[in-house]
Amino acid sequence: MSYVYDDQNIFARILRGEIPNKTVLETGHSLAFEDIAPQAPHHVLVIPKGRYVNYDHFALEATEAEIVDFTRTIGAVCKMLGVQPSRDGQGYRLISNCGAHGVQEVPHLHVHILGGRVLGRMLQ
Ligand code: DGP
Repeated sequence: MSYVYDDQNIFARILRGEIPNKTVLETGHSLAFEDIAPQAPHHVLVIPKGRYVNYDHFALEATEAEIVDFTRTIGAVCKMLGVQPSRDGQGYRLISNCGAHGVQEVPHLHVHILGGRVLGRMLQ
């Protein structure tokens, strides 16, 4: 499977600074910013800076440095938000919609971090 990356997707434009965003954390390989249409009290998107269409693409082609940075950035944002499950009553959900069946809208890999309230059950 080879992926074709669309340079005009909205997150590519955010990374180029063409569209403003509310940055939560920026690292060498990743950017975390608030979702424009939050579905929970905390709703942050974490994206790699590299040109990866979705999780499938990233898992197959990202460098180890990118994967470690992305994973650690998600963890760091959860800590910043204060939603770690080690804190009584807290916790969060990570979602990465992938492709048509995943109903992915923006074709640049992103992980949603959702927290701040009890979220409904997704998988039954
Ligand atoms: P998905 O369906 O997983 O591809 O979700 C895309 C998310 O991106 C959705 O929750 C709304 C968010 N989003 C779309 N456009 C923008 C934007 O211009 N700025 C920000 N911050 N978020 C956006």
